[in-house]
Amino acid sequence: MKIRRVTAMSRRLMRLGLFLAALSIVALEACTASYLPVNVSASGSLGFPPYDDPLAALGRPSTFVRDPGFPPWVPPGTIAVSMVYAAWGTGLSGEKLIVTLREGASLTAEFNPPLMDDPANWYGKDFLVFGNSFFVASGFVQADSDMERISISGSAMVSAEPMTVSVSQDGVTWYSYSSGPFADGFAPTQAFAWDRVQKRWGPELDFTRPVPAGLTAADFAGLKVADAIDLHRDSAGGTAFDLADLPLPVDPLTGRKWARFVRVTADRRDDDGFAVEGEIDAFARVSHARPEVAAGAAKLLPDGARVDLKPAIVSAGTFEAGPFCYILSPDRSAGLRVLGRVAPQGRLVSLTGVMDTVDGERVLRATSLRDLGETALPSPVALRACQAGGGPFHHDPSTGAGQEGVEGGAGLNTVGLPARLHGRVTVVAAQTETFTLDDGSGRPLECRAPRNPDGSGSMHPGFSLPGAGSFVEASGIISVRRDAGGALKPVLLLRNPGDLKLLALP
Ligand SMILES: [Ca+2]
Ligand SMILES: [Ca+2]
Repeated sequence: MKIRRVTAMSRRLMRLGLFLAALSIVALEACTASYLPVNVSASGSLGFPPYDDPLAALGRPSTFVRDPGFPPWVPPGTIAVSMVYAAWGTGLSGEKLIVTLREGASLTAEFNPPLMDDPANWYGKDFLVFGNSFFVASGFVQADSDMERISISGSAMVSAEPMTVSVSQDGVTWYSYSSGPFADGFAPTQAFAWDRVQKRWGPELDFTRPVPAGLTAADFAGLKVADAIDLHRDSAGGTAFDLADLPLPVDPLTGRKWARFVRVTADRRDDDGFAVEGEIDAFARVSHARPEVAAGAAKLLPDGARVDLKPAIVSAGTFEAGPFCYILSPDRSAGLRVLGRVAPQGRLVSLTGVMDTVDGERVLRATSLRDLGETALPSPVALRACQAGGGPFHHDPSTGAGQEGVEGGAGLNTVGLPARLHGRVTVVAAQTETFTLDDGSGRPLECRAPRNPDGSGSMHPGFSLPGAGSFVEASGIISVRRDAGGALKPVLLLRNPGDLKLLALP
């Protein structure tokens, strides 16, 4: 760890440390152990405490730093590890997060089963090494910093401390990535997605998925951190390595190159001839790439499952129906609520995220969004009120998979779909900004007024609730709400004043 790094630390001590507000964290799949090394050992000279323990590199990459602050002037704080705030010091329980390799020192991780050159792995990469590199940012990062307001420097300078990575099958014969990539460089660790709606950290990102192939530090120049996280496409960063790049012997059974050991060595010198000393946070096996799935297939997955969605159309745009948006599969087969990101109606978007269930409705907690341009939003399907919600869709209450049906619902599950209904307004409730539509199908449907697109959550200023007895056409998104007794009820969420057409007065 060089002097400039220490200076960066002391600057941090002067920053106001503020406690994190409620965090929305979705745990990675429980079974992460097989992606981590079974053992890490060191040789040579390590850093001063707390950078002196090779076992700090044994677990998953760091997520939070317990920032000691500068009492009594600056209170201690908890700051998430990001591409502009690298791991240092200790974690929430005082645990050591990273280890420093001094000149000539090396750190060796053992994987069991061994790493394989598996073409099914993400971007063909096979393992990742996490250091504590970071992008120089436009401002000091505090616990409550808005990642839409912090920018990466225009030069996209990474505080890299490059160290050579080698692999071995037997711990005796080693093969080196002598011309790179190097450990403790690009890509910096990014522990969490950014929730742009709540303006706080969102789901954890995937530390077994490298950043997309071909992405370089220059691609991050001048970006807002929130936009830079989108480039990661659900990846928690790290430097990615491909076993195919080395002349390793192949496994006779599979015909694939493989390695049991990964070694990082502080054996390089910087431009001024000084020995480079760097940090290691973690090692990880790369997981298999996931095919993109449509919204309906995503709903079949349990809560906590990571998803790459096929391009879908935004059917309820920015704050129109609430602090979220809805997307629709282009074939209109399924719709899904998206949390953490919003986009205007009619945009074609490519999302990654984590499936979850909120108040009985399946949602995608977005980890990245790519806008693919304007597209035509299909007109809402005409439904009868008794079809709003519908029966269960492959629902498994123990895992959250599928979609729960509404109380007394039967047939096709329509939760998340845009719909259009005709009927008479029976009850108007100004307090809840809802009205009830009865189309004679036997199941009157609650309809909620559109929201103010400014995100304040209030009713759209251009909308008036219809009078009781009037005959209307109402369009919107079929959602659900849990009533006081625990029953799941359908509700139509209107998106704008045009979603209500008065057909006949009382
Ligand atoms: Ca490979
Ligand atoms: Ca470092």
